Amino acid sequence: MDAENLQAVLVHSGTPLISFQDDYEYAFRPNPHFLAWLPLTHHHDSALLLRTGKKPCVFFYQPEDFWYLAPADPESWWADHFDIQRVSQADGWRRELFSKFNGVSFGIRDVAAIGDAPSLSGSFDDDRINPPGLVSRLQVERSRKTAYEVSCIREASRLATVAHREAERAFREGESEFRIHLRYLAACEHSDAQLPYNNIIALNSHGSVLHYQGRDRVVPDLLHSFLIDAGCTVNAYASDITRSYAAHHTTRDSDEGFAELVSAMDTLQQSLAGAVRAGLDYRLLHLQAHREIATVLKSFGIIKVTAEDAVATGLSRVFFPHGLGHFIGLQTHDVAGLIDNRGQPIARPEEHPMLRLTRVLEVGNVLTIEPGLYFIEPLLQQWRAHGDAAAIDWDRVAALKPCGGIRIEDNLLVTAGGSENLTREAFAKL
Ligand SMILES: [Mn+2]
Repeated sequence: MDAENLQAVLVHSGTPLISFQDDYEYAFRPNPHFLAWLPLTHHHDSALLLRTGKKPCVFFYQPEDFWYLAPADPESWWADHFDIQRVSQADGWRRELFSKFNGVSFGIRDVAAIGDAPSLSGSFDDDRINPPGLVSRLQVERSRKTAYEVSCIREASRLATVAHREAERAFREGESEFRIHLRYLAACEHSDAQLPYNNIIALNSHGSVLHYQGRDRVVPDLLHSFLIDAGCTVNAYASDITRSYAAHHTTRDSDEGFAELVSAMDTLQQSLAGAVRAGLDYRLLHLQAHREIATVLKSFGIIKVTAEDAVATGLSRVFFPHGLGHFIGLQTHDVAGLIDNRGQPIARPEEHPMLRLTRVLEVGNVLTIEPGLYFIEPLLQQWRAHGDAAAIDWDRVAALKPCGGIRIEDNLLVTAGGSENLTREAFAKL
């Protein structure tokens, strides 16, 4: 606040969004800058006031309402660290803030606001709402997780592995995508709205659609593969885990070695995860992933050129078109992945516009490692039309296409000694 010439910062939790000309409320997600201080995961229209040298104050919105369940009283484990001021009106914070507050009255230029609530505009000068300098400082701070945050993410990982195991069982029992999704939710006792992001539950070629949301009710006649990208939340902290499975077949040669391809990608993923440590430029790990995936493509006879050529010509991006990973925390794709400690942008490698993390890693960062290998029809067609079509073995591709694709994703904490794989640890303890 000193550096930004501020006496106080108000962090607003957010206001529910209503669908057009209707009274339906979309699922509410609080402002993550608010959640970074308070575990109030569904509290709208509350606000946090921060002043240097003072106990943080929460304007805790508790309406008298018989339509909705009012928020429960603050719980001691967190509330003891705050000065709680209950307000019964949605904009109650405004009166409290700008009338004399605890003997100090604020000038409008002395206070910045963080959030997207409509009530902020009109109460603050425009340049005092989400000022970029303050926001990037807060984002950089959020990239270094505290012990409390790590324990929330660790528990979110544990819970997700329990649900992943149940989803794999449902797949082996021949359930539909929709039923697998329901069994995942039941196993972790999450509602859809509590998930950190919409589950990706993909059978067969649906695995080649990176953010597939179809959830078919019908089971395909022949099962080839299963890709599941799903997480959990604990106090709004996310886990983000992907696993890929080959269906069990009676003949070894069905699906042209897809099971072996999954296992090669698993080995590759663990070797990349093993390289995570403080001081590593994540962009270099992303480029290393391309070289290793190209090597797998070559050794499985999917491409006919060398791994080096496949990376140089962009052919490896036909099969692996997304980034190697991202920060994770209160947001699945967490903040500060593309800026340095002074808030300046760090460029992505040329030709890799999808990468969400370009930083040099620090102790306390939590991030994902998620290499993939897919048979994506539009990208393959584009290459066939505009690239070197002879570089791909199209018969191999046609044989593997019904399996969709592979992604394997773990969540890692950067430690003083290297890194800790929160996901593998949780699976090992099941
Ligand atoms: Mn991810």
